[in-house]
Amino acid sequence: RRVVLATHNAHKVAEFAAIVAATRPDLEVVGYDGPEPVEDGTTFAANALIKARAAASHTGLPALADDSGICVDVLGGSPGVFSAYWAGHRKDAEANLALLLDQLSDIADPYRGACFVSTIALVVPSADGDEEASEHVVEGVWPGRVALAPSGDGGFGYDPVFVPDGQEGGAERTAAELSAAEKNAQSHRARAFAALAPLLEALPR
Ligand code: ITT
Repeated sequence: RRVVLATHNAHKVAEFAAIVAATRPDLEVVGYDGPEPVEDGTTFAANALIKARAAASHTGLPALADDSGICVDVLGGSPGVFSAYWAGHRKDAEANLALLLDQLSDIADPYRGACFVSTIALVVPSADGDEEASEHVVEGVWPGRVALAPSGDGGFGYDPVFVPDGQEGGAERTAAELSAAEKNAQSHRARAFAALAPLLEALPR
């Protein structure tokens, strides 16, 4: 089965490729280099659907898109859908996480709860193009908290300031201190992908 992955984020492509290789080696994931639609939704699901619909209609293939971000409890779920642009209009990961740390500077350790969310949309065009495409949305959540300072150089985005819950031996590594394999075994993106499994199973061969 071939599916197109509608993202321009090279880190997402790499993580997705590793997750697919580990769990669904039968699936051939191809990149998307068509036009990028305006992501003006206010929810992860809306934005994931916007991206997947654009790729499905451009390629005629089943399309997957991830919309994701970090949601901080004490900020009422922000940055959320604005994670990529939190510090302005450029996708500047350093500035984004510096701003987040600054916003939490008065918040003590036990109150820095947060989670990463990955929402994946799957849009399957109808076989003859006559009927409506079928659309599905799944979500994966990775609970943790925001570190007091950045640490580690793996991963991307907010990984250096995100400490996932439930680490072995009470360790407090950030997601950027995990190996790629460790991150991909437990991340929000891996959890969303696991929820996709039955839907991918149902794709026509
Ligand atoms: P596409 O829309 O092309 O897929 P994007 O980076 O613009 O790429 P989003 O709009 O979904 O994607 O923004 C997601 C942002 O959330 C991303 O830029 C990071 O700042 C953050 N984020 C998402 N997943 C993350 C992860 O696994 N680790 C660290 N930060 C992550």
